[in-house]
Amino acid sequence: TSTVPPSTTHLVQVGGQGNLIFSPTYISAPVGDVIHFKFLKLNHTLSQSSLEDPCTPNNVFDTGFIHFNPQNRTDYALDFLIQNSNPQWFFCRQEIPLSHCHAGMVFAINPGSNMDEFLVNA
Ligand SMILES: [Cu+2]
Repeated sequence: TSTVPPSTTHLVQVGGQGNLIFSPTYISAPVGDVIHFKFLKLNHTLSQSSLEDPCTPNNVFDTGFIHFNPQNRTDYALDFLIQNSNPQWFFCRQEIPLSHCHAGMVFAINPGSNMDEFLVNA
């Protein structure tokens, strides 16, 4: 018989405290693990893109602006299941009053050795 290792839940903070970042900026984890995104102040998205073009949505996964959180509540969250082992690239597509993506608000799952390149491209 084989045993399946227990899945792990990883916490990522989205924004908050005036920070235009995902914290941490990437997670390396196996299929079956879950990433628990906490959407903090003010109004951010989790939008999938690509390594080559971090700030353009690829229309595969996008929360849209459903987590508007002006009061910085701690219960605006999303659980994202890692369903494959490929690198997955994300950004926040808020553009008001400035591009959060260009400010560095990007995130990756299993970036391998390409995280630096992703950040440069953003
Ligand atoms: Cu944002």
